[in-house]
Amino acid sequence: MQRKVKSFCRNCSALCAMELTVEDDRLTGVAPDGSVAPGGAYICPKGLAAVEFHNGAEDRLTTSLKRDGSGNFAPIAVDRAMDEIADAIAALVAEHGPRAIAFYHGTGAYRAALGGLMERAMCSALGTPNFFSTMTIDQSAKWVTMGRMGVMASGKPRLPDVDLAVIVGNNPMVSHQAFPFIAGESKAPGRAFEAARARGMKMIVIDPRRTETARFADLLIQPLPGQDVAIFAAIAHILLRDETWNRAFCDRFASQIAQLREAVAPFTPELAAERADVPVEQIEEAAAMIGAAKRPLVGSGSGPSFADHSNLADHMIEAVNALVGGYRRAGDLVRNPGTLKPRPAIETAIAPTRSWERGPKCRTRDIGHLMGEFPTALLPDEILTPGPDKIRALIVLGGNPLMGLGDPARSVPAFEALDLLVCLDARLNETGRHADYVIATAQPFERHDITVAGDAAFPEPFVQYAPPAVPPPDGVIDDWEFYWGVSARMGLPLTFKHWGYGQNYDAIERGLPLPTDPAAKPPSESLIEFLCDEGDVTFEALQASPAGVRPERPPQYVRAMDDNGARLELCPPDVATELAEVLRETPETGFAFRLTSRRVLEAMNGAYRDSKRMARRYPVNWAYLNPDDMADLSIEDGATIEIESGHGLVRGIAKGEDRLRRGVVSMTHFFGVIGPSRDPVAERGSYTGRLTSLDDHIQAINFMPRFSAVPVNLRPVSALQG
Ligand SMILES: Nc1nc2c(c(=O)[nH]1)N[C@H]1C(S)=C(S)[C@@H](COP(=O)(O)OP(=O)(O)OC[C@H]3O[C@@H](n4cnc5c(=O)[nH]c(N)nc54)[C@H](O)[C@@H]3O)O[C@H]1N2
Ligand SMILES: Nc1nc2c(c(=O)[nH]1)N[C@H]1C(S)=C(S)[C@@H](COP(=O)(O)OP(=O)(O)OC[C@H]3O[C@@H](n4cnc5c(=O)[nH]c(N)nc54)[C@H](O)[C@@H]3O)O[C@H]1N2
Ligand code: SF4
Ligand SMILES: [Mo]
Repeated sequence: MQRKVKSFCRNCSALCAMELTVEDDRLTGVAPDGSVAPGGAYICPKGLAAVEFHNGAEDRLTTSLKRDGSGNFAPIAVDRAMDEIADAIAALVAEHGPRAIAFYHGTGAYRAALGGLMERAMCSALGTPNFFSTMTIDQSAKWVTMGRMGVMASGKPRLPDVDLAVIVGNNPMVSHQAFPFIAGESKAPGRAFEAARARGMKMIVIDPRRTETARFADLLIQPLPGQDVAIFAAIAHILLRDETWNRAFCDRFASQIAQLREAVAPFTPELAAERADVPVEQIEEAAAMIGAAKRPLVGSGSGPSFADHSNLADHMIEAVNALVGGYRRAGDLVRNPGTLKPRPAIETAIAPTRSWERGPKCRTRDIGHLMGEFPTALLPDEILTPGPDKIRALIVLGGNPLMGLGDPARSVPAFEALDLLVCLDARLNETGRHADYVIATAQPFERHDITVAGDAAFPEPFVQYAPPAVPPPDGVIDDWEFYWGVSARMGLPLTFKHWGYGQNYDAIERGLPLPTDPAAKPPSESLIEFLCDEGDVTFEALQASPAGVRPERPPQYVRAMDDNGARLELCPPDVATELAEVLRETPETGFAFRLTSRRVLEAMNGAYRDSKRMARRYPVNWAYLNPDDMADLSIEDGATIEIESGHGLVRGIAKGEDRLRRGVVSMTHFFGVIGPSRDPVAERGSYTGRLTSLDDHIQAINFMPRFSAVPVNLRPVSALQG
């Protein structure tokens, strides 16, 4: 019998509402559902591919696996696996203490509401500070900036409220990643940009590539990658020179303008233009547009966060945003204060916390927590460096950290040295292949879930609850059941809490204590119900409205607040020092090209890499080059080339793309094999992580490696070399 079931996609932060077609407990179709969700009906190819994957494509795991001493995997019953893992963790904790255990939260974990929260519950109950995630190998430069500059509690304006969007190294048309960092809606981004342009919004895009998003731009600047510090220091220079910064905002909410003025004085527009290899007029024009805008928002995506000096680049981008008051102001409409966890917006600065200077530190570096996490790039050292408290067990939720870290010569031996590596996933990925256990967990349409991850990010208040549309395969459990099940077996009591970023799990008072009897598993519904406790919409209302609920309530506005003295620190001493270092720096010589990052619509990092449509369109991750560069190097379309950084080498297949500026080779990550790269066609592409070093060009504070603007040389591989 055929049924239609409302649900939502959990592949990315857009959380698109869907209507599934189910026949006899099997998914047979998916369509976008705009009946209630804000943003209207929309889905992308990854949403479509979710159906294939549920039904077994991409070698979907339907049983948990255990690896034996000779490296072979055999199926294992999940209860047995949890018994063995609980024993192993208990023994490690008894002998070495809780710091022996570490958690890694991957991209697949962010939208597994119950799994992600239960992972935090177990980490807190064990009492280990070793929490790692993709954030520190992604855009944690934004967290560093928040920690060094402070934050405006009023938040940033939404796309319908800005008259100028400045989008730096971010391509929401492909990545669907926008608010809170940049102006844009994550769902149906094209529609949202079109509507904004129709009402007169202007847009500046700064990207070495004329991106899909640049279609909406009034000004496109295509700099050499890795030069965002110089560009934004120069824009700050011009705003201060021309007195076009927002003095009223800064007088009240910012400090260190004099220090900033001094630090950016040498960053003239001419210097930035020369370094970035763009016409100086473009930098002047961008600054003039930013200075003239009434409601600007300046923000960045992963591009600047992946390049050298990433923390400084994001700081300078945010400093420009602060100079022009790119925040919601008192009296502004708060379009979405959150539904499950509504929060008032107040107009006040929150002083910098520099959280990493206090509290528990990493073993191998004098660095503390950034948003409650340690830097993922330090995992290899934290595992390998002998001594008490070294990490001996790692539990990975929805991630592929071996592939994500890069530098396999450093990361693979570390992961191999673990006493226990467990991966929770429905794919056997590269990290899983090194794991002792791979726990096959339920896929989104097989579990209970709720839109926690989109709560305050949807364009308007909205919440949706999705019960399972189809049952999981026998023996496949929900992510949360693993953390609870293992803890219960250890006699470790967990408290389930509605944690959110910026909160200390231990310090949250409200919580749902869970049973420690492994036979007394709480129903998933009870956890979802708990998550509805603080919000505007009851669990009953959500159950009654499977397409989601848009709560009706009076509009909320940003409230003014008395001055409590807190200020955004635009140019603290370490930032000034870093600016001076960049000023003195000479370009890395000996490399003719810069490798840049990019994403494809059809895959989510490593997930859906092997979907049908992906395999057809991207048999490899093409090494895109400007056609003039190809002609100069006598590289033909489809030719095999070698791409060599100061650290490693991969082979790739060249493809011309006139959207790219010269001097850049642009490639998507998470393709190919983690081992040496010989035949990109046979290996399904090139693993760009080999070009990254976990020792050189690592940022202070978050230890972010360099994934973009990596200096490389290219050469064609002759037939003889093969
Ligand atoms: N379809 C799809 N969506 C995804 C993902 C996916 O894999 N596929 N991944 C998700 C994840 S994990 C993330 S973090 C987000 C990322 O979301 P985005 O940040 O939007 O990622 P990209 O689409 O790669 O866009 C990055 C842009 O930065 C540019 N760039 C590279 N280097 C530099 C530089 O040095 N300076 C400047 N100014 N620009 C530069 C690139 O040319 C590219 O256009 O996307 C998420 N969404
Ligand atoms: N060289 C290079 N390195 C990079 C990047 C780059 O651009 N270049 N990008 C960086 C970025 S931005 C990121 S975010 C990281 C990504 O690094 P990771 O997040 O570690 O890698 P992913 O491939 O996204 O891993 C996601 C896994 O989650 C699984 N999954 C999906 N949904 C679920 C679920 O509901 N439950 C469970 N249990 N599993 C699920 C998928 O099958 C997949 O195996 O890599 C970083 N590394
Ligand atoms: S944009 Fe695509 S992957 Fe993201 S939630 Fe929507 S359908 Fe899913
Ligand atoms: Mo990411």
